[in-house]
Amino acid sequence: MKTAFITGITGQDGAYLAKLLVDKGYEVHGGVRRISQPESPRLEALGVADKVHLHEFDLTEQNNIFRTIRDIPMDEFYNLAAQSFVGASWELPVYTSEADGMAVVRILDTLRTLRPETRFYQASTSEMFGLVQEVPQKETTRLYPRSPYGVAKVLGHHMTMNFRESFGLHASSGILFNHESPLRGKEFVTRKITLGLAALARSGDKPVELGNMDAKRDWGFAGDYVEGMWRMLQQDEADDYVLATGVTTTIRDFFTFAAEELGMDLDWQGAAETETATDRKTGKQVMKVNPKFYRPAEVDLLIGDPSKARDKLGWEARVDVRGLAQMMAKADYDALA
Ligand code: NAP
Ligand code: G4F
Repeated sequence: MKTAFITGITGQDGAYLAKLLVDKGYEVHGGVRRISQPESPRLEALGVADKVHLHEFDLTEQNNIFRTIRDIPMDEFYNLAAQSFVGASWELPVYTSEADGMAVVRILDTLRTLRPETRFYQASTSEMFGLVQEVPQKETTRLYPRSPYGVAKVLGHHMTMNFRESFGLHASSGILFNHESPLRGKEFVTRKITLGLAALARSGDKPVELGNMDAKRDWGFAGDYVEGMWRMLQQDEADDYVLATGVTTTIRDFFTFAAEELGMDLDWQGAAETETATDRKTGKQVMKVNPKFYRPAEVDLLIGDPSKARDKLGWEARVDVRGLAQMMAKADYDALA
């Protein structure tokens, strides 16, 4: 039986990965921050809360990282924990740099010292491409991060490559494009949309307030992406891989797909700050723009080229963006029954 340690096991990806590894027969350990509400709703939703071993773990504590790696035998280490909300990173640039950048250095250096045979996965991100230098983006595309989050993730990404090249660690970096699910955090735009629309469909009357409607993202389903993480660590040689669908969609189109699933027929009017959407069937306004959700610097377009992952890992995204919007809208609507 293999043993895996997952940082961020209570997050969206951590929960899906824990389920995947439990189903594969792994002994799964995970790190959780000490917080006042110890429940793990995502692990419970996937039926694995009582099948994993949880340990207090904080990315920002060097000795905590050291003791965790020293005390838990582990064949694979998945570093999924992070301050993962781009929008918050401008207000928390120091903390984000510590959690998403320096913590990766500390983990790698501790693994090198105590467990150099452990295979390591780093949660890198398409946000590193930022102001994109090539379309579509692939493993070799030049990085140009546009947020403190993106900058911090570049440090973790390059340090993962460097420890692989310098010390021969089996350290892989997954450059994952946006992936979502019914377990997505409520502050991210897809979940904010499906939660808001579900409430409107259930007799609510507050339009969903959003920022930039023109940004484009390459959205897939989180359940597919954790399978790609696992496949990276099963390769003889560690490497870096883009996981993406290869399709890009505006926020507006994602909103429309989710609204259609809930039986709405949208009339879009205006542009930029005056843009609105109204449901022709009920006459309700369902979307308004609120500039407070604009970002100081935006990533306008992300579209990934997943051909390396397809060719070398045999991985591909199975859920398309319309199917994803429908899945999330239905889950949020049903939860309000
Ligand atoms: P998520 O749902 O926000 O989960 C992040 C996890 O990190 C949570 O469990 C959180 O704990 C934990 N965490 C935050 N700060 C911590 C700290 N100081 N110490 C220990 N744990 C801490 O994010 P996700 O969507 O699953 O993403 C997983 C990883 O992939 C992240 O590193 C993210 O940056 C990266 N990524 C995500 C995407 C995407 O589209 N989802 C794309 C590319 C890369 P709490 O449960 O206590 O909050
Ligand atoms: O859903 P978002 O907050 O995701 P974002 O910034 O792309 O980051 C996510 O994906 C990254 C991978 O590329 C991950 F690394 C990261 O951890 C996270 O999972 O925003 C998506 C887009 C942005 O362009 C944003 O400006 O949606 C736009 N947007 C428009 N209105 C909004 C809103 N975003 C949010 N969160 N809330 C809004 O009201």
